[in-house]
Amino acid sequence: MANFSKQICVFLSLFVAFSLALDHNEPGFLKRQHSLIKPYTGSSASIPNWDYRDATMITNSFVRLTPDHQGKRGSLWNRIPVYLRDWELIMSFKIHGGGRTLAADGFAIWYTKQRMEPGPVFGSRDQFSGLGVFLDTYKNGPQAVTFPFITAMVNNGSMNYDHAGDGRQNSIGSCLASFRNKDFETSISIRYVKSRLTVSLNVDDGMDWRECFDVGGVTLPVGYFFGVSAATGDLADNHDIVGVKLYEIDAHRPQGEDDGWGTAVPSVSFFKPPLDNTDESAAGGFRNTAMSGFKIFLIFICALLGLGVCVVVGFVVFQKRQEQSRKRFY
Ligand code: MAN
Ligand code: CA
Repeated sequence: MANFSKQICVFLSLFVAFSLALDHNEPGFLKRQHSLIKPYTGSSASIPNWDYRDATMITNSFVRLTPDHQGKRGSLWNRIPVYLRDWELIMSFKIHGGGRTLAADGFAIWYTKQRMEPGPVFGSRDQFSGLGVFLDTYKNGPQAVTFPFITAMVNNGSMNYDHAGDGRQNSIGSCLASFRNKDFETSISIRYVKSRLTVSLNVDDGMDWRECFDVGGVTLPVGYFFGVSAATGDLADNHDIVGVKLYEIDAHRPQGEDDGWGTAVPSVSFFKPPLDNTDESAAGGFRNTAMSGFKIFLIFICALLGLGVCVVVGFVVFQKRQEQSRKRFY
């Protein structure tokens, strides 16, 4: 009997450990309608919930925004507006081409009011409303930094992206990263939780995520669209999107909270070098999410299972004891 209960305990601990591990790898609730999950081609070349245009080409295992040819642009846009206050987008991509160091121009990840509008900002329109995160592979400006370079901009629809200065003018955060011509998967995470925007990268084989920048006081309303676009100029690259996963993050907001987020104007409350930006209490390491509803549910199920097992074991032990005492009595 003791053996049996030990086995049950081991099973329960493994179950709990497995659920916790599952939760760690998945930062929140996956939103399939905003995600891009392989395979991409069925009987037709359409992807449910996504539209694409210009040079974009769909294959089974990736979406190519531009080929390694000059003067191309392409984009891919989610069709469904996002009504989540807190989220994390993880995109895996492959940027590669014939140029060993000379390639261009990179790609942009968007969370904007507008969608499917082509233009000069990595293939998409300028004066956008919302967020653009730019993975820039070509140095247009004279600044003394190496490339590729990642920057981000929050726009209320009135500002121009500064292409000649690689977005320096309105950058809310940036970092250097080497992500071209890798033969392993490269990904970026954009996390927006409690008005804090954190961009992290996983571009070194088998290494963990590394933070690119983190800024607080970012206002991005709900109801905007996710998209991704790329462009080539005199120089080119293949810009391939391998997958997109959007997670809803549980930020433990009070129920029924409505603070006018549907009509808010995109803004950043202050501009500061990203590394100094650690003064807000809402800060937190990447993926340090609090316990999600799913985890609580699993723990509840485990507790229930444990209780059931205890009752059964207790009952069996009780019966055996009774039998033995009856035998002794006779
Ligand atoms: C040209 C222009 C630029 C572009 C570079 C690199 O100079 O099209 O806009 O950034 O080529 O492709
Ligand atoms: Ca550039």
